[in-house]
Amino acid sequence: MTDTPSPGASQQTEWLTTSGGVRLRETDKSLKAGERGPTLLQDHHLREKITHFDHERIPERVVHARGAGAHGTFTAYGTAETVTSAGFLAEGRQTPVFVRFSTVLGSRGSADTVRDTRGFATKFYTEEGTFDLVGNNIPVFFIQDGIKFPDVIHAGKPHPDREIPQAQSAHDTFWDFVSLHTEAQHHTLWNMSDRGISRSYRMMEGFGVHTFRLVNAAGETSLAKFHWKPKLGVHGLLWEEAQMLGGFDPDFHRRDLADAIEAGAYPEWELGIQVFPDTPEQTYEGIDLLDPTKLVPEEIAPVQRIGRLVLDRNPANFFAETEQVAFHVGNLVPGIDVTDDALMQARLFSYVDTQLTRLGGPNFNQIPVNRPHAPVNDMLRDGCHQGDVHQGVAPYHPNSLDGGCPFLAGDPEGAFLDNPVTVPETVKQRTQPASFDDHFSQARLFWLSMTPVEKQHIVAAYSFELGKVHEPEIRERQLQCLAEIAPDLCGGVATALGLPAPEPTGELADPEPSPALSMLGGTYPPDGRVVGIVVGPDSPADEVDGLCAALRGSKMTPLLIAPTAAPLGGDLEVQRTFSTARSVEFDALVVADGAATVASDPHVMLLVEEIFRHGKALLAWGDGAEAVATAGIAVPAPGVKAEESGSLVAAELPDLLGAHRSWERFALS
Ligand code: HDE
Repeated sequence: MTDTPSPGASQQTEWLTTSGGVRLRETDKSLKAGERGPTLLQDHHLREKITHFDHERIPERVVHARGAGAHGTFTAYGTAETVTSAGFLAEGRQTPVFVRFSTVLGSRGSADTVRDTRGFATKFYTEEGTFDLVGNNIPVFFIQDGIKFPDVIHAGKPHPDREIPQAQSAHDTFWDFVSLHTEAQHHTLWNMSDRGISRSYRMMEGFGVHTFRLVNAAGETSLAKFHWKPKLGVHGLLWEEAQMLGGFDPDFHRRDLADAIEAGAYPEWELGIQVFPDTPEQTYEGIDLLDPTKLVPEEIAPVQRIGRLVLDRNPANFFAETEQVAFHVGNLVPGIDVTDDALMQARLFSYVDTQLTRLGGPNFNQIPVNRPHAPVNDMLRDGCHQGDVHQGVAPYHPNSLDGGCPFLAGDPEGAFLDNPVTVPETVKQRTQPASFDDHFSQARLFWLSMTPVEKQHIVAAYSFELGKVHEPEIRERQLQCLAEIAPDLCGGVATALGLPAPEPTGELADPEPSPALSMLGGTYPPDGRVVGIVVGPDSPADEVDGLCAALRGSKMTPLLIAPTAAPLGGDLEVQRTFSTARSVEFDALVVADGAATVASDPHVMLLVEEIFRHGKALLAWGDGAEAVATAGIAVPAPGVKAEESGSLVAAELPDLLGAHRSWERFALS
């Protein structure tokens, strides 16, 4: 682990100084000719302060502009040693990491909870150099060839005339593109599932998407796909929650990540790999491994766990770290190599190129968050923002003036090897393999692997998105795509749009469903889950305090909600008032004994109703049950309970939160 970064050269003294280090006696009043001005050009402090401010902003990322980051450690199990010589994957090896999560389409200030793919980029500061795994929370991508990337992004970004809508796919150009480029249908279907509206960055899977080539110590190669498996399971918001959060707390995911780390509920993932033989065809069970619109079901290629990631430190400065971190798909270490996936190949160019504009020149690897932890001795020189004072006179190779240094390394010194892959004799051509023409079979696989409630959400998502599309031709073309995926999906959406459901043009594929693609099932720890506790002026402070302590002991975060911010019982801090609380920030709601007097307050009624409608745990004890009854909710119902005491409530909550929601309640509605 790296320590908390020490203040840079600009924070060495307690006195306010100019950037030149001269101490200042005034910073609030500019230098003027007399009390009433005019301001003098001579005021060097005014000019420095304003000039620096004028240049505080840098271009935001062209995609993935909105994000949040954290530091942590990756510990390898050693289980990958048979397939890769990468030193950081050797048993027990600990490697510092920085992870940045993001949305794709929105600007830097856009809301966290929009429907979108999410980035999951990890920088491993390994002893053999930096390795970046720049992945997403969805295992497939919209396009098969990087040359189309500007097109898909232009289509997803706001319309160029009015620059609306912000951070949305629910508009004509997006659906125009994906209905014309049908290879995008599989990824789009994932976006329309609850994977597109994650509950938390901590509750997302991550995927390297492309197939990588691994090389072991004996020089044997295999193909592999990387997966991150979250300890807390994979969970989504409901669409209504996501929309509400866009207004109530646009920073919801950013806050969730930082709060969980601060509370000691450190987010955790296991890194896994699916390994395939490196055959000349580069296929597995008929699936083309170079086609990034295809996944390989875990049921036919299990994900083997190779290490554990724990995020345990928030950045000290958002701009310095999260904004300036620069990932690059070409940051590879010995033992991990790329493949000929045409999407990946374009990325190898793009990531360095984009930093030149974004970070203002070629020396961005000298920015602290980007500095490798392995010793560096390159022959790159000068350029904007050069921070190193290079020694010597011969930055070229070979040389005889600097003692021949730097020297070239071989295998014993751990040099990177461009794996000598055979390139078959061929012709230059702008084409792709015939297998890339199958755009629907895996979308169908995904649909068939969903549970009924997940299917219901997908139909609703398409209905919303296409409902925002104005051109009838685009709606109809997209409905045709849905018909090629699944007639029941197409039928549901067509009904909502008031359009006839088209027939599929060809025979539908018959894939074996992959239960691993569903988000439902399993129970998970309640780490970092937020529990709202409604109290009235008469609620027993001691018992409420005991409940809070018990919840914190199980790594949950209790937040008291009271009519006013006055401490309960005189000294128990209240975090939310009736006017600042809204149900969407809570994973569960408890109504405390003594809350009967506020049971019919409209704020409390709304909290209770929304928590119930969203399938979240709703508990009460003592006369708090009156609030549940006043909202017209019968007790008990799935996930709704009245208990005798606060301690019984504390005992119930981890189990109720384990499945994220009471899914039975949706079946009831
Ligand atoms: Fe990116 N992508 N991308 N991408 N991408 C960027 O790099 C690009 C792709 C991903 O938190 C940019 O530094 C091209 C797939 C993440 O800083 C840019 C293509 C996947 C992040 C870029 C792709 C990703 C980026 C913008 C098609 C999942 C955020 C700023 C050939 C496997 C990294 C930057 C962060 C960022 C280009 C496709 C993931 C412009 C040309 C596929 C997580 O270089």
